[in-house]
Amino acid sequence: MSNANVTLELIGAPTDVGASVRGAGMGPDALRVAGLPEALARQGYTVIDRGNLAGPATPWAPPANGLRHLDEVIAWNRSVYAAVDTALGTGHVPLMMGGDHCLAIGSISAVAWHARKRGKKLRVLWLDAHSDVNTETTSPSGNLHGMPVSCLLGHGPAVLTGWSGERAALQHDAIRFIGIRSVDGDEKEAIRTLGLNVFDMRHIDEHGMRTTMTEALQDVDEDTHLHVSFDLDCLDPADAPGVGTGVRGGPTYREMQLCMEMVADTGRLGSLDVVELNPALDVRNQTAEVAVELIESLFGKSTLVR
Ligand code: 6HN
Ligand code: MN
Ligand code: MN
Ligand code: MN
Repeated sequence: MSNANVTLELIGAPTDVGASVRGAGMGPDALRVAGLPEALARQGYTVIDRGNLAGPATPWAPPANGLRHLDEVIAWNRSVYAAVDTALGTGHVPLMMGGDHCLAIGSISAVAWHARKRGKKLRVLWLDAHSDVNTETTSPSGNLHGMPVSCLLGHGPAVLTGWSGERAALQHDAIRFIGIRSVDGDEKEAIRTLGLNVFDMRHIDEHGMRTTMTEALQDVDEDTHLHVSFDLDCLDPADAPGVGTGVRGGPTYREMQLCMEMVADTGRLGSLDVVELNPALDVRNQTAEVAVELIESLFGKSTLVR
């Protein structure tokens, strides 16, 4: 299928409601300023920018019962779910521009519903410095951007689980984590007991990105819907300083390019989240520009192939 027959639908979700560092709400516009819609159109895709979703302001309240801003997180995720659901229902590829990573709850729940309806296997690549598998009882912060994986596996707060029509949007073996290097004590326990597939930085150090991605993409076939949830703090902060919870020692720009290129080579990418971009902490929009270059590769841009 030529790129022109593929419609990419950009959905802005301008909020930092799941974080405790302010600024991720400016992410969608920073990606536009860095030229994301035009870059994808240059690759021949049909691009629709749906603009930004509306939602409640972030109250900047302390956590209640282990959860910060729960009502607002629910509201934002409902809007994201509806927009991603509409895009997929039209046969478009949704590209959700966060916003913080709590929005993956709505986004991936909608993706899971559609994958199931179409009889597709779902594979999620979680590109992140963090494993985001806390719950209200284990989280050191109460921030919901540290809990989306638990919600999607059916273990988070009840009001944020089951949105895909099944208690768990994802089975434990549907998700692969890449670039992980900051895992809280109880998250380590959860990773072990849930049996999650984590390719942490040590794995990438020892085996390289190429082997890591070959492993992470194993069994992806023509019946697979591949979703990438790209937290920009996955990258080394030297390349991507514009994030709220940066952690030293991530994949370099080149390593991340290879990761994206290998995803593109599968031809199975069906939906994407780009989250945690924080323009308030960025340097001349550099992180947004890096994100655009990586997203170009994810959608098949190559140095040698037209
Ligand atoms: N993110 N593990 C920490 C927490 O507060 O739960 C950090 C989470 C960061 C979440 O970057 O999407
Ligand atoms: Mn994350
Ligand atoms: Mn992260
Ligand atoms: Mn297993």
